[in-house]
Amino acid sequence: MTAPPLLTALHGDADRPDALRVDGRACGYEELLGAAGAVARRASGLRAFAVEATPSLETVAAVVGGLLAGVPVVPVAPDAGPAEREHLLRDSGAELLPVDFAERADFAGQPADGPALILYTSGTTGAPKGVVLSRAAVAADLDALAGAWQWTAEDTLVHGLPLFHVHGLVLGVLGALRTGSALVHTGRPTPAAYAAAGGTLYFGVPTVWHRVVRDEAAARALAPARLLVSGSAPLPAPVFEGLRALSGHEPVERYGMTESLITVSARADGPRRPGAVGTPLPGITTRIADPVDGVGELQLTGPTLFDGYLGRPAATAEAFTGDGWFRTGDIAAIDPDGTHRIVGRASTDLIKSGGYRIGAGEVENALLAHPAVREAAVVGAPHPDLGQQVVAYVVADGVAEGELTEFVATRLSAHKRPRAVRFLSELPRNAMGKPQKRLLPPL
Ligand code: MCA
Ligand code: AMP
Repeated sequence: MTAPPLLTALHGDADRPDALRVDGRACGYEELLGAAGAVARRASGLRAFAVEATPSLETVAAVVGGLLAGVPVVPVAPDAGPAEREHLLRDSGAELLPVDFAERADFAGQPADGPALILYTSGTTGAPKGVVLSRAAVAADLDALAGAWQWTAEDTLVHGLPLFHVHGLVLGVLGALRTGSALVHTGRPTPAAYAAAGGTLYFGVPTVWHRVVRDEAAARALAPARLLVSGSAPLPAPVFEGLRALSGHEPVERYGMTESLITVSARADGPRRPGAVGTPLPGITTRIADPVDGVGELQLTGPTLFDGYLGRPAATAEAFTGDGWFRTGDIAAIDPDGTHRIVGRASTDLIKSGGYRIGAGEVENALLAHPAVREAAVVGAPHPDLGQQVVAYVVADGVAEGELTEFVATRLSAHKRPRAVRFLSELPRNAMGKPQKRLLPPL
């Protein structure tokens, strides 16, 4: 069974000795295939395997190795606390596979389709769920994005995003290996590193672009680039304007979710407007459910959708309407010219901080595991750099703020720590005794 490979460029005839540079280390396609082949041999026959998703060539080799072997890969945030890590491994049945980039082996595999990745992401309540993404969905999304952004082997893609989410891993690594563009991963997404990289195509979350705009020299250094792309959270209009003024580029904004991949985007050859995320990618159909004045939940269908939440048929069923549309949970409007605008989220229990999706329930549960905490309510408060910051309201006996944030960090990834903790004598509740987050006092 031979299928067209997902990573078209990587499996092409031409090597590119300088194709990838990740956190300062470079490698070519042949080297990468050798290292991935060694991973694939060890992974063959496993149900799934996990990788410590540091920004490194090892992570890239692990993910490519999983694709060669047809074994889904579970990337784990390197700073995930023990509780979060144990949940991912137990829930996915994956074992952690250490990778030695110096090991090399040939491996001729490549199943036609099937799951490529299992990415863990937070819901409003409970522990993160595993989103199963097929090779077909990934291929469809990358091809649609390559068309939308005129993304080719002539490009050098630059970003420094984490390799355990869609943005950094699917778009930022697999996208380069499918289109054949060179990749520079900067380790961390700092303005100075972006300015020094000399790329043509740049990816960032709004926090990254906000920091770039505040570093005027870095923003000006991006002028020779071809396209700046923003996504994972709303790009504030002043950041859009700042990029235009300093770099001469109007950033292309695109919208997506772990479950749907990227579904709506502005085009390289089309208009870009602050506050708007463009039009649906080819193959994607969208609708606004139960609109009031044109505004309602964005729902969609198309070939980029996930296969389901791993082992959670009820949660998967709930994510779709009776007539088979995916419920994004985002509130949107569609202008007469088809331009989509994301205006909010249906639930306040999903927080977006620095582009990371954080479930209020997961942080509340982590806080409640501390013996001194009796009640906890977590919300996202507006933040000029992060979009939202995680804020915890707790009812607790004799515990300091620092101890609580450290305690959360021992259980969950660092970005899920509350940035501020406010102590209350009781949480506001309605007559039924249900906590009312709307009635929490301002910070
Ligand atoms: C952070 N720090 C804290 C706390 N939080 N200290 C105390 N209490 C806290 N609660 C520390 C950090 O450890 C760090 O320390 C320092 O403060 C600075 O943190 P900060 O500037 O906020 O964060 P950062 O570490 O610089 O990260 C900002 C970031 C990051 C680089 C923008 O948030 C990021 O990588 N975001 C990308 C998320 C992403 O890829 N999302 C895509 C999801 P020290 O300096 O000592 O380390 S996929 C998706 O959404 C869909 C599909 C889509 O559309 O793309
Ligand atoms: P995640 O599953 O981490 O990929 O987060 C998906 C969520 O990020 C979506 O449901 C949106 O709320 C948000 N999001 C992604 N891109 C954008 C964007 N361009 N504008 C506004 N929100 C966005």
